[in-house]
This record gives sequence, structure tokens and C-alpha cells, in this order.
Amino acid sequence: MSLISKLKAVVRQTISPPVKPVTEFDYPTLPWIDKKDADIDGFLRQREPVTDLPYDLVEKMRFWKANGYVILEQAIQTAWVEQLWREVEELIDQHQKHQTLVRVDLPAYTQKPVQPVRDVPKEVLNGPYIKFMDFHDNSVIGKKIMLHRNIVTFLSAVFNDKVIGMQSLLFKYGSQQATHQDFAYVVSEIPSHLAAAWVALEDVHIDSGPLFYYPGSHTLNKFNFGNGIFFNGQSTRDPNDFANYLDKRCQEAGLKRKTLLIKKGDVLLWHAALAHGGDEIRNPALTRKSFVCHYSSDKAYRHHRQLPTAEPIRRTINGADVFVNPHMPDQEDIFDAGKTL
Ligand SMILES: O=C(O)CCC(=O)C(=O)O
Repeated sequence: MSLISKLKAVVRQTISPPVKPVTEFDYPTLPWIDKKDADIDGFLRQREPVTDLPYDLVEKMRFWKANGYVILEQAIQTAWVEQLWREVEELIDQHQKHQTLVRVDLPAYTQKPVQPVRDVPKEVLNGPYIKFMDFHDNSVIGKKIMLHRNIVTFLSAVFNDKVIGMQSLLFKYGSQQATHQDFAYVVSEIPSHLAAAWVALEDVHIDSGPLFYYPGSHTLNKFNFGNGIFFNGQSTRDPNDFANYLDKRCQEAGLKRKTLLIKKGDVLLWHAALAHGGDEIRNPALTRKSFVCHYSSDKAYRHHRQLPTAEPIRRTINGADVFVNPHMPDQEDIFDAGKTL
């Protein structure tokens, strides 16, 4: 590069305006159902009709648009839910053998909250403030639940695209997490192309720290972390500010907080911007076993978040994909009893 071109580049860099922070979802790339004139009946008329669903797709899509969530009752067969939990118990029991990552939100772990389960004592893994991360990588039944037909049929209609399972979390106890919206933390290439499933692995007791959520909150104006709508190292405001903003805005907008008291095998699906969190655990003896999966669309999630430079290896179930964990390919599907279910 000549000296003149170098100088020109420096001048361009100095005078170019700073990148504007993102303060809202980009309207043109919103999932079609989130646009003002979304015609749900027209959309479904143009698609192959889906039969044998345990719910009414049109009715659920209308409900989703208005409320930002749906509940699919008895969407996952009991044998699958029980197999997944047996594997989690085995993971905890035989933790010395396993590399699955776990997030521990306890004071002793603040320096290094994410660790392989083999490095965390069994008593800690068996207690609260624990999130097992991406166990679906290791488990066939985890993948089959994540990409269950009853879930991906609904979400592929919402995105009008192939569904991609992005990540998952497993909980034995309630999270007690403050109110939040997932797009701030789980970011795909098109941030509005995000949805989540909360699969009840047992009946939820009101004192176990159930999930709570604000129906209709998916259309509220977004919180600004000081550097836009995503929480990261440059943010000047934190998750507590986010929670306070959301609780206040929901109250001002007259949105009522609901508590999720669903049964084993039921599923809550929620929108990228539904405000939700984990309620206080009022009885510490009560578990609240649950499997949370996050999804995006094929258009918006092209690469594994931990290796964006490589072409992902895909596993396809019910027309939806999940990517093999590029850092632990030898650990993929080591829990394989789900193959025969
Ligand atoms: O299950 C919970 O208590 C919280 C889960 C949650 O908020 C999330 O994964 O986004």
C-alpha cells in the first residue's frame, strides 16, 4: 500500500461515524409472523397440511402472535422424558468419566463458572444453581426431544424455514434467574430468529421455583444495555438493570405475570423477546427437572457458535438440524439408549 493510500485509510477510519448500536430488531428480517399484516390462514393454506399433531396449528399460531408463547400439552412421550432424566442421573453419578460442561452459579465458582462435570463434586452437581450445558450433544434422546416433531412443526411455521437446534440447558432445580429476554444472551445472525422450548421433565410444583413469564411482552420496546440490545463485555448496564426495566415496563403496559405450572411431557415454546425468569424456590426440597432448548432458523444460524469459521456437521431429525459439537466430536451420542425409543 502506498503512503497516500495508507493516509487515506487512516483519515477514513478517523472520520467514519461510529457503528450505531442495534436498538430494535430489524423489521425487514423479522420472522413473517411478527410483521404487522401477517396472514396466518393464508400462510397455512399455501403449505402442505400437517396431520396427526396433538394441537391445532392455526389456533396456536394466532395465540403465539398475540402472546409470544404457546403451551403444547403432552407433546413429548413419557418414556423419552424418563430416559433423558435417567441419563442425567447417570451423568451426575459417573461424573468423573464425563466432559459435558456445567455452569455453576455459586460463590466458590465465580472465577470459573463453566467447567466439565468431571471437575465438579457430585454433591454440587446434585444441588441448585446448576445448569448442564448442551447435553443433547451427548445424548440421542436429548436430540430427539430437542427436534421433536411437535416442536419443530410449530417453529418451522413460525420461521417459515428449517429449524436449527442451537443449544440446550438441563436443570434439576429452579434457576431463580431474574426477568430477561433471550435475544440479549443467545445471539444468532438474525437476532429475531430465536425461540425456546421448556420441556417439563416432571410435574411442576408451585414452590419449586417455576418459570414465570409475561404474555404479550414480546412486543415491548427493547432495553438498551448502553451499547444496544445485546449484553456483552462492552455493556454499561447489567442483567439486574435489564430485569428492573422489564418488570417495570410489563407493569406499566398492564401485562400480567403468569406462573408455568405444567405437567411432565408438556412444553412451553416462547418467542425471542418474551420476558421470563425463574421464580423463587420456596421449598428447597423440591426439584424442578426441565430441559430448555434454543432454536434459530436455517437462514440465521449457519455455523456452530463455538466454531463460526467451519462448515458444521449436521444431524437431521424431523427435517430440523442440530450441529455436532466441533470441540468434542468423540462425545457425540455417547448416551445412545434413545436410538431404540
Ligand atoms: O428455567 C428457568 O428457570 C429459566 C430458563 C431460562 O430463562 C432460559 O433458559 O432462558
